[in-house]
Amino acid sequence: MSETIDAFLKENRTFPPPTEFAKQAWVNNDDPYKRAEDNYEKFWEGFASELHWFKKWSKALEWKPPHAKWFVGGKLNISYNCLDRHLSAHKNKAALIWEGEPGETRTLTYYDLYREVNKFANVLKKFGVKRGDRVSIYLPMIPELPIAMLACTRIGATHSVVFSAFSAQALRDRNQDSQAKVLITADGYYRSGNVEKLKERADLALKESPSVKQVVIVKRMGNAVTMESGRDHWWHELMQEADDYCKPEEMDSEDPLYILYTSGSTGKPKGVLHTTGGYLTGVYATNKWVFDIKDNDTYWCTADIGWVTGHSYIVYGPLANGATSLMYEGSPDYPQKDRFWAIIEKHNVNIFYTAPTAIRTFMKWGAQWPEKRDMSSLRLLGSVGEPINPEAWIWYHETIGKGRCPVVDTWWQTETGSILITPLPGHTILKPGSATKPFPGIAAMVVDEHGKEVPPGTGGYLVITKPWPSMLRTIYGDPDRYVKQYWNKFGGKFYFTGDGAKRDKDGYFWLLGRIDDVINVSGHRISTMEVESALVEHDAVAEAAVVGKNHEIKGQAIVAFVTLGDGYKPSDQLKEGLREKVKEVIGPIAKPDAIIFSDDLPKTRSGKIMRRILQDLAEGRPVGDTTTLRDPGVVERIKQQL
Ligand code: 7RM
Repeated sequence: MSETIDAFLKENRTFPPPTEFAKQAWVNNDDPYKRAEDNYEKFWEGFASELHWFKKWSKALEWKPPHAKWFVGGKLNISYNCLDRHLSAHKNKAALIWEGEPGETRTLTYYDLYREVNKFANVLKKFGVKRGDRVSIYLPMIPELPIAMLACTRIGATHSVVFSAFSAQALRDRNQDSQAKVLITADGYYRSGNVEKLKERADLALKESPSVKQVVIVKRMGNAVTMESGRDHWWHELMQEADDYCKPEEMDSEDPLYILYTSGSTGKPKGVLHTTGGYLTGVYATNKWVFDIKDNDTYWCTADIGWVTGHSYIVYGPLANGATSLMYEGSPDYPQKDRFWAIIEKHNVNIFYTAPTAIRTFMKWGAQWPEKRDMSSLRLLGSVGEPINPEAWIWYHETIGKGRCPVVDTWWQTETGSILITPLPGHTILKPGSATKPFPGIAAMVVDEHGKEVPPGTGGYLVITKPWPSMLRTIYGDPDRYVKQYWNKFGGKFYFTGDGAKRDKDGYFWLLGRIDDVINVSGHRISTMEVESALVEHDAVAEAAVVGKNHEIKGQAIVAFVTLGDGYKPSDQLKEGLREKVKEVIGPIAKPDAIIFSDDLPKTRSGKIMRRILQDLAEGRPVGDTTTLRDPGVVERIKQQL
């Protein structure tokens, strides 16, 4: 028998695009799907042609599985496409609107950003950074972060952005793996009103980062820092002396653009490598069509740039489109729980892109916070990072979008570079909880263990069956791992996403979470996401995480960690109520054996629940690596509840 996943949840509501929205949208019929179906290489060439190339490519795709080259022979520069290209039409248009946590605003027009990037590119050059050299960027959410990234692209250096919330050890490992020549960091940054001393962490990492010869420090906070003479330099001093024009390097389409490390499930982080022409084409196309971005829009993606979502959809996608991208430095609850809604009101935000974990937190905080603010400027909402449970989807649609804004649930990965499964908001009939269909030109399938497509309604492995422009090219310094991790499972034929999914009879994709998170109860393979979604349907539940625990008879038993909404108290009666809820929604097989109440769950900085840690806790094992947690203290607090 081949292994599939049993899929239980049913969700029947549908939402067609509002007529007014559809009328003005980039896409409002299925022509693009047909064109892409006809010839996907030609389809992608259409988007590539909207960009600026110093030299046109000679061939759209060279595919020697599992290695792809896109726009072969083409020459371009990313910073040229994101900046110079817009100066004729948009010189004085806001490229970045930045809001600091204390409330100050900095607006950089396309010309401002162009000038800063040119200057910083010259700073890097002065330090001997050349085409192909790696540069580590360890910066908080301040404008210098996109400036530094774009400056790297201007001279053809490969950047490696390290989340500012990561530890010294994480930075050290990444510096060592990439052999970065230069590190760009800051004295500190704000987080929930507190000062985070970033340079102190950087100094610790630098003790064991021998490849790093020069360090540039942005003065954000003015807190005291130690400066090592000859090595450490202030950003503002270097910029004062830098020339304000730097000729953009003509990069090959397949030259490296950046490395972004993602923590694999175990051990050493993987350096996902993206290249130039294909990546830019992918983020440009998806930012344009999925977010229906228009000249007058103010677009806000709340991700941190240290995550791929920030790379693709705060920096490269919006700037390649000549759009206005908003960037916020701080916490969503500073000084109050309505900060995001206050920002939307203040800046007249039209397009808002955030994560399910944030949406569930907002639900827990209550509708009174968004209701205080005028958010009538919003026209489109987006979600990314995890499956969005229908409850949260409906809340987002009603409470934030007032039923007026389509919700695009976008599925993709660091490795895919850009959005692959998603609605197009002027065309797709939405189903809450489903990321709907592959973007035109993307071919996805749900298969069993043997790579055979499963029938509708059956869960299996999500695979991508054709190459796409923004796909990762390799794991930096470990080409074998690239092949093993993503291609070997199905004999080199398909890209293996590591996610479970099912397709319904209309061909819609429903993501079921990571395959590693599937629980086997008495031979039923149950997706943790579905049990979590059932639990969250209960009025008392704000958030839930489900793991499997070894069980003598059933193989695995279900353990649920549950965070209650404001105003609800833990009790045995409530536990029984929750078990009943799961039985009602999924069936008796999925009833949790144990329910543990907890004020929070272990999450990464990008909001993904780390079920591995909960599983260690449930099994009574020592807890593994917690360095990438947003709040490592949560582990101790959950232990108290056991
Ligand atoms: C963009 C990003 C990738 C993993 C991916 C999934 C999960 C992301 C969705 C989703 C269901 C979504 N990159 N994921 N988006 N699951 N629906 N819309 O998150 O590399 O950090 O993570 O995130 O499991 O494989 S990532």
